[in-house]
Amino acid sequence: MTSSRTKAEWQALDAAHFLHPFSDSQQIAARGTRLITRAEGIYLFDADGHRLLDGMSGLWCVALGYGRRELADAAFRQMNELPYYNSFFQCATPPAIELAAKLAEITPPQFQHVFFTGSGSEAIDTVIRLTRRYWELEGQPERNVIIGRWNGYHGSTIAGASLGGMKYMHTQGLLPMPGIAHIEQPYAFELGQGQTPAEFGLAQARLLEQKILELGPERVAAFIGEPVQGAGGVIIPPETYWPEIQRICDRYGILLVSDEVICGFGRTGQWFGCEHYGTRPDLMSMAKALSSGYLPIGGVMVGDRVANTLIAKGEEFAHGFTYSGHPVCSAVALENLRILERENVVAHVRDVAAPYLQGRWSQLADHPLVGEARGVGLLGALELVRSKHPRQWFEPRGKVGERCRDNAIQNGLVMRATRDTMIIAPPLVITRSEIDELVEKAWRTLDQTHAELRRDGLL
Ligand code: PXG
Repeated sequence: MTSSRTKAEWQALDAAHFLHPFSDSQQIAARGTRLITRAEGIYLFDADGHRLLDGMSGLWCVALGYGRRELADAAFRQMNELPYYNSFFQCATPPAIELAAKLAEITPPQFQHVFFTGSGSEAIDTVIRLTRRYWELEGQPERNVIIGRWNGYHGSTIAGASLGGMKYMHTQGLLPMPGIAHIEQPYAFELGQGQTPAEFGLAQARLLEQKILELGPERVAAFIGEPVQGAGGVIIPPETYWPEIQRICDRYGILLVSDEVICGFGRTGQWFGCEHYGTRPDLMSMAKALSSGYLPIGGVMVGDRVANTLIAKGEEFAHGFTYSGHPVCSAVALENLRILERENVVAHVRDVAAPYLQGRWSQLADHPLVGEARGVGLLGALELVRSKHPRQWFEPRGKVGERCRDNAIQNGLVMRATRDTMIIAPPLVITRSEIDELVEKAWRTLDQTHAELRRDGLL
């Protein structure tokens, strides 16, 4: 397949026919799409045969790394046995049932039920439909506003993009939809100057209480947040933040939703991000590492509070997708979870990989371009700044991040840039020597970017 055309032919066909997510098509046509042709372990290989350390686990999903034969075998076996059947109208398939039971086992105890979807965005749509349905069944249909956060990311469907707080997404196509509100995020580097982390965490959490009072508590259905904001730039809340959010949700009786699409399945060193921060969510959206990204599958864990109401009323919940509980995706997800358990991957993150990565990553703060190096679990971010003291950002924001990302790729490392924040989220199975390689390549990339900026008179 990959050898049947030259790289130039692939790029020409790509430019002619393929509309890419979140990409400027003219830019792709001018530069040629970056073609990845195969992968092994934590490494990608491009069409020129260059080896890249995948510091982003694909798109925050390839927890087990590439080339896991067991996952391919699980798909092959299930495709031969039963490639598709639906879970509508009182039907089910064994892999979907097994996966539901396994998820009930590994998630916090309030979760005994799951609703399957094909992606994280569909999980978010499902969260909205579930929360509103819950309050309808509870006799409070006016409780329909869901509160999210600016710079949160919850996907790209109309509901996901609305609930997310990416303002540039809201500028396209009449977003956000009605019944959504946003509060400011716990982004200390940008917003917390002059406050201790503890003070800042409490202040940002109390914005939720202010918003609830402003809207009227009787109108608020739920609050949703990523334990650590991923796409927004690995925004790590102070330790005081989540306990205060939990207190506020409890006080006003509103549902707490933890969007675990990135943090779920070991990323923070716990199975779920809510366990890292000690919250007790009523709903949890998930996708990505549920199957290590090998096949598309997502879902919502439904806590007893919501499940009991939904089930007790004995009415149909008019929601679902053709691929809810797809048997092949479920079989692969199940095998993925079994490997995570068998190989103690979450404990490896908690006890070995995360402490080692965080120790090494924090050294990057010594680089003259880096205003902050932060991280938790196997997530890391670098804030690129023009000057550390006094703090000055680059203007316009985002250009230096993009340049740094391109340099990283030249240096054999995939990092992602959000504005001028460089991000990593490597596969959970990364070893210490691979972490050394990642950090050395990041350092070399920063040096190269720094030298270029001086050469170009931007520093
Ligand atoms: N919630 C969160 C927290 C996510 O990170 C979604 C929902 C939506 O999932 P789907 O499967 O519909 O994409 C996501 C997705 C980026 C990037 O650039 C992040 C995501 C997707 C694409 C790009 O960091 N996260």
